Amino acid sequence: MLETTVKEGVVLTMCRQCDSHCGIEVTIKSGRLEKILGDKSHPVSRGRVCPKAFAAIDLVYHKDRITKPLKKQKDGSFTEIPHDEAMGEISDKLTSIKKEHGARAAGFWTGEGVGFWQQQDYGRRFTHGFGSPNYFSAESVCYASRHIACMSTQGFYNSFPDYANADLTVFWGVNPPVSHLHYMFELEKSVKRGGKLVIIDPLATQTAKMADLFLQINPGSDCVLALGLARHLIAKDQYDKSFVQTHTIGFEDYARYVEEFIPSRVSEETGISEAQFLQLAEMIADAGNRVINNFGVCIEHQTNGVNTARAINMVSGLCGAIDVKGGEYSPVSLGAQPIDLYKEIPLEHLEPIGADQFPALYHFRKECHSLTAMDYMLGKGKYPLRAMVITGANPVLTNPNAAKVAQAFSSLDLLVVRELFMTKTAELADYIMPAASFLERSELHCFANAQRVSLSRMALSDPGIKNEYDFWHELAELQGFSEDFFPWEDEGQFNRWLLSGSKTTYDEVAASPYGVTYSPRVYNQSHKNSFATESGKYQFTSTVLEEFGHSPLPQFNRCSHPSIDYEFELITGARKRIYYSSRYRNIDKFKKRIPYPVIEIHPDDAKRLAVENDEKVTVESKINRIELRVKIIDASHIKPGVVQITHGWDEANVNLLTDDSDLDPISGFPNLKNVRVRIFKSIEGN
Ligand SMILES: Nc1nc2c(c(=O)[nH]1)N[C@H]1C(S)=C(S)[C@@H](COP(=O)(O)OP(=O)(O)OC[C@H]3O[C@@H](n4cnc5c(=O)[nH]c(N)nc54)[C@H](O)[C@@H]3O)O[C@H]1N2
Ligand SMILES: Nc1nc2c(c(=O)[nH]1)N[C@H]1C(S)=C(S)[C@@H](COP(=O)(O)OP(=O)(O)OC[C@H]3O[C@@H](n4cnc5c(=O)[nH]c(N)nc54)[C@H](O)[C@@H]3O)O[C@H]1N2
Ligand code: SF4
Ligand SMILES: [Mo]
Repeated sequence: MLETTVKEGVVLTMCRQCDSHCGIEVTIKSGRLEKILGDKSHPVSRGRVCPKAFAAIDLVYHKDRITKPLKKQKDGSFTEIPHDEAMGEISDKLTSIKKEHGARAAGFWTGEGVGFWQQQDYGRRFTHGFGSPNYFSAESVCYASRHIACMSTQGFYNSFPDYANADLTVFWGVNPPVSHLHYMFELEKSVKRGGKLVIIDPLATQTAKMADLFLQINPGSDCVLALGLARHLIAKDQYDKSFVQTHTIGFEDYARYVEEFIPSRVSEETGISEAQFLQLAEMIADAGNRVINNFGVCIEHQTNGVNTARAINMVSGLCGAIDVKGGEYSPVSLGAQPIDLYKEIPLEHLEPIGADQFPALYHFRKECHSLTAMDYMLGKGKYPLRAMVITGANPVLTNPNAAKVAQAFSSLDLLVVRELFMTKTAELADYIMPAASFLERSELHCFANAQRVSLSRMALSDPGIKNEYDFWHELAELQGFSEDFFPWEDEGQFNRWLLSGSKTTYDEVAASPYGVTYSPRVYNQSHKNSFATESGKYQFTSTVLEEFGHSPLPQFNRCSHPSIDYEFELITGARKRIYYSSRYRNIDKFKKRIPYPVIEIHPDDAKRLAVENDEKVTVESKINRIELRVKIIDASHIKPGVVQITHGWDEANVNLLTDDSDLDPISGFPNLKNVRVRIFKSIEGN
């Protein structure tokens, strides 16, 4: 149980359980966190929150919360161990592994659980301070692929374009009321002004129901739709010639390539009628450069993900909707201190894992490839990987080919997991270190896309539970490099340093619960100067991807192939409001709402398989099988032949089915959205 509250009364802070950063009021009474409410005065969220905000109380006081360091015993059980002893033993073991195999035999991994930027980059900083090039994160399955796509095309990444001023927003597989509440706050402004909304999704989601046009696309075929739109806009002379002539390269090759994507082919591949395709093309042409083409993580979870993301971005490129008002504007950077040490200690000569096979991933994100790390742990890499320190991640539930992931982590000489709870990954650890939740930290958050930075305020703390900074700082101290790389006494001092030299100061930011807007929105920066790409222009053909041996064009390659043996197309990981990847399954009130994992299926498919709601089926991919219950959903919600399973369940881990060898050749991202499976009715008693 947490021991200390920071102060009595109301603390205005931010919910940090996803990147929406909704404002919350946390009430502390008689030394206990009593209530969490949406903060109506917050300038962005204005009191709106999702159910996870209230669940933060259940989370921090949960009976199963890990509050003391645990060490695995020979019989596999865990016993409590004093903090200093645990840290000393972990450090000694890291030192002996370094002596025996070199520093690169240790890897460090930060997941989504800790949040973004600062919390993740402590891990990056420590990794290079220690002398290893091997930093891993959730980015090998999230974000890095779209980052590669946008950087190689337009030279900046912005997940949060200028919704408020757009006349048309096209969401390619994004479901913001569920997954990105803060998109809704801005999107509403555009809708109020008469802005239109298009949803492209194989599932008729809550967002699809709000849309002016909903296109129920076949999973994995978005690239064809984007290339078809490009062909149409060019053929009809409905593109922004001035932008294309002045600011781009590669247009001729691209225009030649897209010629083959005629409406009938688009319709055949995507399952969208020619009439609906033409309706979308007209809406885009009408919006001019006030159009947003935003895509979700589903586009990354395809074996043609980078090219699909590029093809989608290029629809905006053709419209001249790049770095303009109402389009994909380029945010002004805060100019904070860089936390990582890639300049000071590059370490590329030590062969970062995956940088040889997926050079674009390392080039653009300095990200090692976590799926390749599994092979290194299992002794099949170029050199041994013998230790891993993980914080805020549960890769056994969230990475493909989960059976192999579990085997890889079990084979290590040292596995340390920083966690709030015992998870499938923590179970494999030698040491489990208790982690501070977001309410027990005080950290900076940059909303780069709104040019705002704020400080979340600590509401409670426990002397035995270390925050992320203190953990990495202490380990650096034990390793003898804290003076060089972690000289700040605590997170507060670190925060002060982080903002030094930026467009604002720590004191200014700390003075307001809502932070500081450090710059107004500035449009057309790259038009006046240059795009931050290799050529200084917007690139319809990518020189950098060509240098890495890929086609310079955003080519279409089919992500999955119809198969008689594996007749269903499985989408995994469509988000649910109350769960976040592998989290919150231990919150009783949520468990009452969605008590167990299900496979969502069309009524005709259920009939053919002779299964009723709640009956068990076995789902089998080429690599493994799981058993779970059926949920028959509305015929209009899903197409026959397509099924959906949300990831993150211990009881039926869908990542046992996903394959770590079915990868996008550019980013190394796994196919998590077009998985071929077969389904049988389970036999009673089996
Ligand atoms: N099949 C399939 N798999 C997927 C996806 C999919 O769509 N389909 N999506 C992928 C995507 S996009 C992502 S980002 C990954 C995410 O995968 P992970 O990075 O593994 O993240 P989470 O499952 O969100 O959380 C991991 C752990 O963080 C812990 N945690 C929570 N708060 C804190 C904290 O404050 N500090 C610390 N130290 N730990 C904390 C939680 O208890 C939880 O066990 O999953 C991926 N996996
Ligand atoms: N409540 C909640 N919020 C979350 C998360 C969570 O787990 N829970 N996870 C967070 C994380 S880690 C991430 S990365 C984001 C993800 O955020 P989103 O990208 O918005 O999330 P998803 O629900 O995975 O995908 C949105 C839609 O993509 C559709 N889709 C699947 N395959 C395809 C396809 O081939 N083409 C098209 N066009 N659509 C397709 C799905 O049917 C789904 O409705 O959400 C974040 N926010
Ligand atoms: S959407 Fe929910 S989980 Fe995300 S920050 Fe807001 S309240 Fe927290
Ligand atoms: Mo993600």
